[in-house]
Amino acid sequence: MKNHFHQTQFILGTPDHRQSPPDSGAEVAFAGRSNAGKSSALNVLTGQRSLARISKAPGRTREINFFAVRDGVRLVDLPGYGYAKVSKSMKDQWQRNIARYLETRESLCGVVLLMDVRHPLKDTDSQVINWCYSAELHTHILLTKSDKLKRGPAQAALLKTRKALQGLHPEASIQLFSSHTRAGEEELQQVLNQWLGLATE
Ligand SMILES: Nc1nc2c(ncn2[C@@H]2O[C@H](COP(=O)(O)OP(=O)(O)O)[C@@H](O)[C@H]2O)c(=O)[nH]1
Ligand SMILES: [Mg+2]
Repeated sequence: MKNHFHQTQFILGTPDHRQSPPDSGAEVAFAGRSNAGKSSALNVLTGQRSLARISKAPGRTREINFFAVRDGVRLVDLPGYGYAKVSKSMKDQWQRNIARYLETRESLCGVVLLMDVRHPLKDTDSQVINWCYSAELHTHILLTKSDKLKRGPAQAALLKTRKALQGLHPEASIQLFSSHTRAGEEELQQVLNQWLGLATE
């Protein structure tokens, strides 16, 4: 399958959704708790090791980062949430900013939500899934770091989380993913190609 994401380039980063690039074309946002594996997944997808800097200090990336896949097609790295050392007012600000972005961004066609396969559906994860459902956004869940579990437990986590998802966002899809083994890479590409209208052959 052709990978459409290898030419991806950084456009800009901003803490304020109002500073986003022009709201035209199509974009897909990646969301998740700090440390869920978002930067690693973006690096695997784009084949570029340092595209989304793998942050050693979780919670440091407070910016919405925009990347151009090609003209008019973008990937968006949303700031990670759930980092314990962040103050309540910072959390509230994060929530307002992200909720506003998800609700108002016309070119946003879908959200990929990443959760560690060993700790799925924490509070804010469910909140984000709710927003996606309300905003009628395509939603795809990656259960990341699947290499950390044996096949049986990984499948069990997939089935259990898929079932719980039914009550939150019945149209959402879900898969296992590992940036280390690249398991699930093609499945993710297929979803993104479809959402973004890229050729799927
Ligand atoms: N075992 C394993 N570790 C991973 C995987 N993806 C990310 N990690 C590790 O998890 C930590 C956080 O990853 P990162 O991509 O920076 O997460 P982010 O905060 O969501 O951007 C890093 O130490 C990564 O090496 C994976 O698929 N398998
Ligand atoms: Mg990161």
